[in-house]
Amino acid sequence: SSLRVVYAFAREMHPKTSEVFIQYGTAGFRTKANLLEHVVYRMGLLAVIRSRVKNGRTIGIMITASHNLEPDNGVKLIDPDGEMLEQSWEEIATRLANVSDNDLESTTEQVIKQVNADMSLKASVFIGMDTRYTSPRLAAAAVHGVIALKGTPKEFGIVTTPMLHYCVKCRNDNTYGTPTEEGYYEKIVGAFKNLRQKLPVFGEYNTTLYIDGANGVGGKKMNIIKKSLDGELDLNLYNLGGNGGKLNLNCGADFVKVSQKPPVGVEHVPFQRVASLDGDGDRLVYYYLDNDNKMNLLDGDRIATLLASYVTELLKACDAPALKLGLVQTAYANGASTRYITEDLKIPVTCVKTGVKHLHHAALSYDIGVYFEANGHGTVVYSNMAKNTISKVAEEGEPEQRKAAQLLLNFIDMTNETVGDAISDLFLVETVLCARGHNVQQWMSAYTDLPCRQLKVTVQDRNAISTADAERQCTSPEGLQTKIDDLVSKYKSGRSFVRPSGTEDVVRVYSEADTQENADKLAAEVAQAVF
Ligand code: NG1
Ligand code: ZN
Repeated sequence: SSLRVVYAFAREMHPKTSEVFIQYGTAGFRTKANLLEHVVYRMGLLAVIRSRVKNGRTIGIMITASHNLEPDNGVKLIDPDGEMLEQSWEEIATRLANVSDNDLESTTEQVIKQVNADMSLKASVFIGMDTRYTSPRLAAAAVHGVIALKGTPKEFGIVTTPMLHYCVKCRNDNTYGTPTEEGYYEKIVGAFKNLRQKLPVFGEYNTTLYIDGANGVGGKKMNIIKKSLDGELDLNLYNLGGNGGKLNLNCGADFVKVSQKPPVGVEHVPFQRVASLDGDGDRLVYYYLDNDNKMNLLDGDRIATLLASYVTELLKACDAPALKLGLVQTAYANGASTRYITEDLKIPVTCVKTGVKHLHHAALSYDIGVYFEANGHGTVVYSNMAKNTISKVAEEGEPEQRKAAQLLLNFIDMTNETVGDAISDLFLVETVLCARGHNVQQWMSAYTDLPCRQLKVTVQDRNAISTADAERQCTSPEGLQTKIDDLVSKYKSGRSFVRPSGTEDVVRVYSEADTQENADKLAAEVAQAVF
């Protein structure tokens, strides 16, 4: 067949050089960058097939390993509505990534048959990448894959992961916005400026914001945004990738959250709020140092509660009682946050398995769903019913209701509903703090986190561990859960669970207890039990 030429080309240009099995996990394929070229080429092929199955709608390919260190890279596919690749295709992606060069042709044809793709249709694929030095080469491999099956690639160069999700969504649904980086700024930053006109700065809120850019793409984009701001925010940017700063090394949202330490490369002033982004700009946490230089972290749970409580307030002011708002978390959510949401905010909570696709999916079952992983990945999704109801109030309600509904409409516009987005989330947070006239300590005062600890353990086979009940219970190996229960029972406010990572070859251990010392001890004991 004519495809034969294609596969000969692939063998030469992007040969499979490794026998290591690779799996499409919670964040697509992720491993050492030098093992990925053939995988990305093949994802170019798969994206074309997927686009045709979706009647020629655009599919995205993002080259990134997010918060991982520089030597790693990764690739993930984005579905037409800007969502993560449909789960049933993960197995197909894995199969295609692992076949030998010799079997690539027959496997591709098998896949085309299996998914019933009409290969005569047009196909469109958007390709973006993060700032890693290995990314351009991988993006080129993706382009080759797309062209090989006669699809049309469009390269976006260096963009945040959420920007590419946004562009894919807009390309397939032009009511959402313009599918370009500029279109993204217009929508999100535009909505923020609009809100600032309606909500003048007051009280303890201060427009100075420090940003840790993780030496990645997010900081670079904030630098572009900074130039278009007009006093709405005064940004001090750090870790923008210059001065020998290494991507995600001792900085960025994941470092801050997991190590519970402030990043290097940021000038610290007591009580100054700092927003820390991750390497591809989809995660956000805040923190500040106090007078004793102690770090106070405001993580994804904290952002979720802030956004959910504010939207709830606006909904009340709109007098739209039919709209149900709910929150989605994972087992990593701090127990104190869950308690605060349920008992104080009286907002329903769902707990799901780790991985944004699970959170996103669960959030869609509410009229307005707020979802966040504790690590700072999350967003808000609004149903069409919610949007229509709010729009109607904005036009026809009583003056006070109209005002609240108009604020809410701007808030919706500022949200990147396709996926967690550090930049969009940052503007959401700044809006709520400004609306309430709150400084970072007032934000922090809502509830007190339980001390917690995250550890990773390297084991022979991480898949020997299986879990149930949103990963809070361990079903194998036999006896492990009983051991964990025993250890936990010795600690006041103790909680702990283990699960195999979907992005690294490790088992993650999480623990909480009444003191940091106890949380650390419990984590160490559970890690010992796993090992
Ligand atoms: P794994 O490696 O499966 O724990 C990590 C994060 C996830 C998610 C993915 C994708 C934790 C504990 N886990 O997954 O929440 O963000 O990376 O980046 O933070
Ligand atoms: Zn990320």
